[in-house]
This record gives sequence, structure tokens and C-alpha cells, in this order.
Amino acid sequence: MKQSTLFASTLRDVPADAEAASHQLMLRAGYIRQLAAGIYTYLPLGWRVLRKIETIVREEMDRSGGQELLMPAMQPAELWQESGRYHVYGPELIRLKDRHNREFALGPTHEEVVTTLVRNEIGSYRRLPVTLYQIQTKFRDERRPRFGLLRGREFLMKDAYSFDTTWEGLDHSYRSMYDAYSRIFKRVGMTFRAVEADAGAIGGEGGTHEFMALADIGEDTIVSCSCCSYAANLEKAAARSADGVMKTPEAFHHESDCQKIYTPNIRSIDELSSFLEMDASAIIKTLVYIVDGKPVAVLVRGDHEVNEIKLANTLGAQHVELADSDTTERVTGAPVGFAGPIGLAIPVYADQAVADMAEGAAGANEADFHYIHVMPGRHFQPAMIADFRNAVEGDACARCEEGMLRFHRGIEVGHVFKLGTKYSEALGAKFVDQNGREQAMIMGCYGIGVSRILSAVAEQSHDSRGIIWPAAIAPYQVHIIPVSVKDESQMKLAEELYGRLTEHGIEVLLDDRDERPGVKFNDSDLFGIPYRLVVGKLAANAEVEFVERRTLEKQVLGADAALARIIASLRGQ
Ligand code: 9G3
Repeated sequence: MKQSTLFASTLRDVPADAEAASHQLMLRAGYIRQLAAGIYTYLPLGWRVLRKIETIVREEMDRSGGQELLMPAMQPAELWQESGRYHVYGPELIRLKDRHNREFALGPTHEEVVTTLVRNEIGSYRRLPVTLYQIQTKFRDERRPRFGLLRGREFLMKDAYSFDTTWEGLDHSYRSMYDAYSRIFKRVGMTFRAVEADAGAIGGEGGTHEFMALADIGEDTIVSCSCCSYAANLEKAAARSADGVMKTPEAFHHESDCQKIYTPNIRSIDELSSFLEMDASAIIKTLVYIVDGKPVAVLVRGDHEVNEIKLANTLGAQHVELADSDTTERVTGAPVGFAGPIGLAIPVYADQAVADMAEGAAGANEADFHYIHVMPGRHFQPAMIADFRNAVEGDACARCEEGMLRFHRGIEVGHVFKLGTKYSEALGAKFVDQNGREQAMIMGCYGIGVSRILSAVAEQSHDSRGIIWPAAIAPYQVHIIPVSVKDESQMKLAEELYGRLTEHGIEVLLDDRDERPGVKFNDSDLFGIPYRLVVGKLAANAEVEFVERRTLEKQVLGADAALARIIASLRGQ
């Protein structure tokens, strides 16, 4: 490809609102251009990378037995009403009316469409299992699109759906998708972790895993054990205190009852901690939550936070939210900041780390008063003791009980779910089994953020000068740069190298622009093409400068040696 014709202009500066490195670099290098908030054009360079990622996804999905199809983006609202989700999603679901005034949604995902399709096509167990997938544009009207392709409103997703007759069948489908995902993320050159996750609104009756690209810009926090293979999204990560002051027999004989202390206007944990001169871990934090409409008190240690997803899952609740200050005041009899577990008329749920405390300070449910020497199990009886908190750095691993939990930031690039019969029941996708009985198909669903991978790899693999594409997904594999296009010998050698590499099936970009060398090298660094051949004065002795983008190491080689080096390097990738 001759760069003088390439539809891509590089930018020196980036818009101030581009915070993520990948977003800045993809704009500057001419890979994407924003049309509207969260809505992007992939310029030729970006599109070439995206298509390579798609090809890898397609190959691995086909290898795992998936059958590719393409479903519409326009989905009749009736399907979402039938599944009961039409009103579950708010403004994020983009709705429109056709010319006959019929309601549609622009597809954010395709459970409803694919389940209806399979319901109409398959009735017998003989036609199952089947896994269908598509690579298609999804629409989600994010309130705050950000970080370029990482959180867009129109994005490319591979979404797959498996239909089985048994739960064992689903386990098999799930496993083969899980393995296909591991192969895909390895092939695109991404550093990732598969972590246990929470199924969220999609529901489903089985496990779910998220595939996380490790990156500081990631919105998710993942937790992994320093010893065993345990890894989970913080939403779900089991918390087990390594530092809990385990209750000792003498602690129980503490004769003094809890003591009420005057704590004028001392409301926050920090204020109480310094006022009483005790560590936050010796304070019992009492928060009032509304769980499916009813107020409850949740206790966590002062140095911990309530994990609302664990709270909802443990209580089997649909809706969980922190009570407002009026409600807190009404149910505790005191303003926020003085709530405590003693004498409450609402159920009290205690995190395990609180139950493990020998004693602690807590609100007295009276303005300007707290108790000290409060002993869980003696001065109050929790209705339930469970893991209600976010894990913290240094917690013990709940799986192997040897290792410590480590925290990382991650970008969710894949998510696999065991859905069960939630959608097949709702939409009537049933099959007749060997005994003639009608049963709901057992489903799984599996997503990969194809366009998100572009940004995730760029986040993981860039330097200050530009993105450094892994060869497997780079827009071109070699960038040939004649230093002076007016120099006959340089252009002749450059054209020859271009021809020979192309013959080897290698994708080459030739910078045939009449530009200053500095401009050419800066643009080449921005593009992030893995290998570069600089054809300069040394062309006279048929020598070139071989440059590896990742390390920017330069080496003068004879033209033949340079070609051999590139061919060998690319074969190795
Ligand atoms: C919506 C809107 C946003 C959504 C959903 C529905 C996320 C929604 C979860 C999934 C689950 C899986 C198949 C591929 C893998 C992920 N955001 N989810 O269902 F209406 Cl506006 O999409 N779907």
C-alpha cells in the first residue's frame, strides 16, 4: 500500500476529552474519528486491525463448533415485552418507531431474537445442541460514553448463544466457549485473566466468568490469589479477613457492659476513630439499606465497604439501595452517623468480619452518642452473618486459605454466562425429549467486545510515541520508509523490498510521501507497525536499517538479511 494514497492523517494534538492513552493514540494515528459521543468511524488503518481481530474470533468460534449467522439490529418491541425486559432497561435501550408507528429497539444484545429464532426452527432433541454466533453492531445509549472505543454507544460485539437439552450439555458448551475465548485473547496478544463474576441483570442460573484485559484504565477491579488460581471480579470476590482479631475466651469474660459515650457531632468513621483513638477496624459501621422495599441494618467493620451485589445475592433480593437520611433517622431514631446495631427494630445483617470482632464501638441510635465495648452476639444478635463486604488488599484467599488477595484493574473484553431456561421459558423455546416430553432448552450466552479489544490491546501495548501492535493484528506487518523519495537508489531498493515482501504474502506499507524524515519516523512510531525498514544513504550498498517497533532497536542489515529476519520473525509470531 502506498502511504501517499492512504486515507489517514496523523494529528499532533488530541482533543482534551480524550483521557485514555489508547483513545488519544488511535485519534492521533488516524485509526478512528469520532462522529458523535461514543460513536466512531474506523478509518482504513483501524478497520484493518478490527477485521483481523474479527477473523481470529471467527476462526476460534468455528473451531469450537459455533455456527455464524447475522441477526437484525432492529428488534420488535414485542419480543422485549414477551421476555419482560422492555421496561427493565431505561434510556440505555434505544427505542424507535417505524413508519407504521410500530415500536422497535436497536439491539443491545440478542437473547430475545435468537431464542425466538431457535423456537421457530427447532422442536426435537435430535436438532440440539447448537451454538449460534454473530459479529454485529450493538447499540447501548451509555449515559457517559468515555475512553473512545472502551465505552461506546455503538460497538462491535461477537455474541454467541448455546442451546442444549441438559445441564451437562450446557457445561460442555460453556467450557468450549471458555476455551475458545482463552485462545482468542492469546492470539490477539492480550494479557488477560478469566475471573468469576456476577451475572447481573441478565440473570441465569449458573456460573459466569468475565475475561479481563489487565489495564490501569479498566473500570473493573479484579482480585486474584497470590498462590492458587482463584480470580474474581471484586463484585463477587469472597472476602476472608486475615487480620480479624479472632475471639479469644478471655475476650468473652469482659465483664463491663457496653458503655455509652458522649460524641457530640461525631458522625464519620474517621471522626469517631480519632475521637475514640481507635482504629477503624475496631468500629462497627451500621448502614441502613432498603432491600426490596424493606429497611435492614447492614454491619461491616469501619475499614470495610458493603458489597451491594453480595448483599442482594445473599438475601435473594431484586433491589438493594442505601436508605436516604430521613429513612435512616426514622428507623434508627438518630441522624446518620449515630446508627448502631443495639435496640433496632429492623433485621441486622452482620458481615463475618464484624461477627469475628471481640468488641467494637458502634452508634448508640441516639444523636451525639456512641457505645464502646460492644460485643457482637452478646449486645446484639445478627439475623444473619455472611460475607457482605468488598474484599480488600491483603485479605486471605477464601479458596486456598494460603495466599493473599491481589488487586488489579481490568477492562471487561469477554463475558460468558450459563443462562439456563430464563429466556427459553419466557419465549417458549422448547424441545421434545426422547420420552416425548416437552422441555425448555438450556441456554448459555457468550460475548466478546470486538471493538473494545482494539482499545484494550492498545492500552496494554503502547509507548509515548504510539501504539505497538502485536503482529497478529497490526494493520500492516512492515513499514518501509525511503528517507528521500527523490533519491533514485533509495526508491529503487524500497520498491524492490516492497515487491519481495509482498510476494511472501507479507502486508507492507510504503511511505512514498515527499516529507521530512522526522515526520515520517514520527508517523511510523504512531502507526505502531511491528517492523520497519529504513532505506537511506546505505541503499547504495544495498543495506537498510531494520527497526523493531516494540524495542525501537535499530540494526543495519543487508537487504536480503533484513528480508530473512522479517520473514523469520513473522513466522515465529
Ligand atoms: C439491554 C441494554 C444493555 C444491556 C443489556 C440489555 C448488558 C444486557 C447483558 C448482556 C448479556 C450477554 C449476549 C452476549 C454476552 C452478554 N447490557 N446486557 O442484556 F437492553 Cl440497553 O448483554 N448478552
